Amino acid sequence: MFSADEVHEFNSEGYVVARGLASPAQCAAIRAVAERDLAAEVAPVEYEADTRYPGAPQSLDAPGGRTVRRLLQAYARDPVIAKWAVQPEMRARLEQLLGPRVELSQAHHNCVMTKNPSYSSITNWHQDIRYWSFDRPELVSVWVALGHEYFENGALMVLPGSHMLTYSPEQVDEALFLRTDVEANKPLVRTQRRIELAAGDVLFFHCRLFHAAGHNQTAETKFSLVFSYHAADNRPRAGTRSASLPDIAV
Ligand SMILES: O=C(O)CCC(=O)C(=O)O
Repeated sequence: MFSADEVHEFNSEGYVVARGLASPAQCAAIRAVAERDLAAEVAPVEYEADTRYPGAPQSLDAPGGRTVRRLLQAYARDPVIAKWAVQPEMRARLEQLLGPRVELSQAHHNCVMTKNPSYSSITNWHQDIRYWSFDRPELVSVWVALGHEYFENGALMVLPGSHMLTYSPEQVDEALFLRTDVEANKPLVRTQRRIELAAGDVLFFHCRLFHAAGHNQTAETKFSLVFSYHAADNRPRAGTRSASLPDIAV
C-alpha cells in the first residue's frame, strides 16, 4: 500500500515511485519474456518508424526503421505479464489512487517499451491522455523498470504538478506536444525532473502529467513494462480507440 504521504505526493506532483515493488524474480521473468519476444519480433509490435517521433527513421525501409520500439498487447503476451498486471498488490495501490473497482485498459500502453541503443527517437513533452477518450481524464499509467533507467539510456522526465495545468492551444503543436519554443512554456520545462529507476521500481503517474524521454545513448536496450488503469465507472467513450478492446478487471 502507499502511505498517506505517497498518496498526497501523487495527488500534488502527479506521480509517485514505489521502489522495489517488482521483486528481482518477477523482473527477471517478465524481462525474459520481453527478450524472447523482441528477439523473435513476436507481433504485434510498433517499430521506430511507426512512432514518427523526432529522430525516428522516416520509413520502415530506412536504416533502423524496423527497430522494435514497443512489444504491443503485453497483457495477452504471456501469463507472467498478465499476472503481474492484476496482482492484489497492484489493485490495492491503484484503489488508493483511483477508487474502488479498477480496470486495466488493453487499448492504451499495454506494452513493453524496448528502447534500442542504435536507433531510438526522442519523445517530446506530452500528456498520455491526449489521444485517449474516457468519461473523465483520470487514469494512472504504471511504468515498471525491468532494468536500470537513467538519463543516458532514455529514462522518463516529468514536469511535476503539470497534471493540474490548464494551457492554451498555442502552447502545444498539432500533435499536442508541448512547444518548447513558446515563451510561456520555458519556465515550466525548467521544472523538469529526471526519474531514475532501479530494476523493480515502479512509477505511477497521472495521465495528464507532462512527461518526455531522450535517446538511449548506451549499448544496451532499455526494457520497461507499461499499463494504464482507470476506475470501472470511468468508461471509455463508445466508438473510440479507448473502447476498442475489452477492459480487464483488476
Ligand atoms: O520512453 C519513452 O520514450 C517515453 C514513452 C512515453 O512517454 C509514452 O509512450 O507515453
